[in-house]
Amino acid sequence: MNIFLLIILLSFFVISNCQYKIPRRGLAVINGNYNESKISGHVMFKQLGPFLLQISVKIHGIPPNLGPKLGFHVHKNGILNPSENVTQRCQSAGPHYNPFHYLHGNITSRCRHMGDYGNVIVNKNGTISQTFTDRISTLLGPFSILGRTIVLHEKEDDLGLNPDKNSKLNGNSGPPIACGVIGVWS
Ligand SMILES: [Cu+2]
Ligand SMILES: [Zn+2]
Repeated sequence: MNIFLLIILLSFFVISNCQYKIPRRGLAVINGNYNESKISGHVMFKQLGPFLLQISVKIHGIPPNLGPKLGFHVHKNGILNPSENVTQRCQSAGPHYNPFHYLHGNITSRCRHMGDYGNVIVNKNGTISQTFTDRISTLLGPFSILGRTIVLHEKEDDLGLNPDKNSKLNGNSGPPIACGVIGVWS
C-alpha cells in the first residue's frame, strides 16, 4: 500500500477516535418537595462512548419515611411549569421516555423503556449519591434524552415484574417527588 494513503487512513482513524474522546455532557438541576422536606440536587450525564452513558446522581433532602429504593426514570417531555406544585409540574413530563414502544422494565432488562433507570438508593442521611452507566439511553442522535425530564418517585419501582397493568407501564413507583429537565452542559 502507498505509504501516503496509509498515513491519510490512519489520521482519519485518529480524528474519528478523538471525536468520541470529547465527552458530551448533560445536566439536570433537581427540585422538589415532599410534605415539609425540600428536595434538591443535580444529575450529571456524560457520554463516555457511542453506547455508554454515565449518570451521576446527587440529591439530598429525602424524608426518612421514604426509600431506601426510589423509582428513577427519564420521562418524555421537557416542559415544566415552575408555578405548579411538584406533583403537577413533574407530571407534565408525561410518561416514561419510550420511543420504541416497549413495556416497562429495569435498567438491566432486555426489554425496557429507554428512560428506565430502575431504582436509586437513599442513604440514612436522606441523600442519594450514586453513579451508574447505561448502554441504552444516550445524549447522541435522534433519540437523545437531552431536553427531556429526569424524575424521582415516591415509591420503589417494581421493575415491571408484577402482574398488574401499571407494573408494565410505570413500575408502580407512585407520584413524582422531584424532577429536572436535562439540559446541554457542554
Ligand atoms: Cu418516572
Ligand atoms: Zn418505564
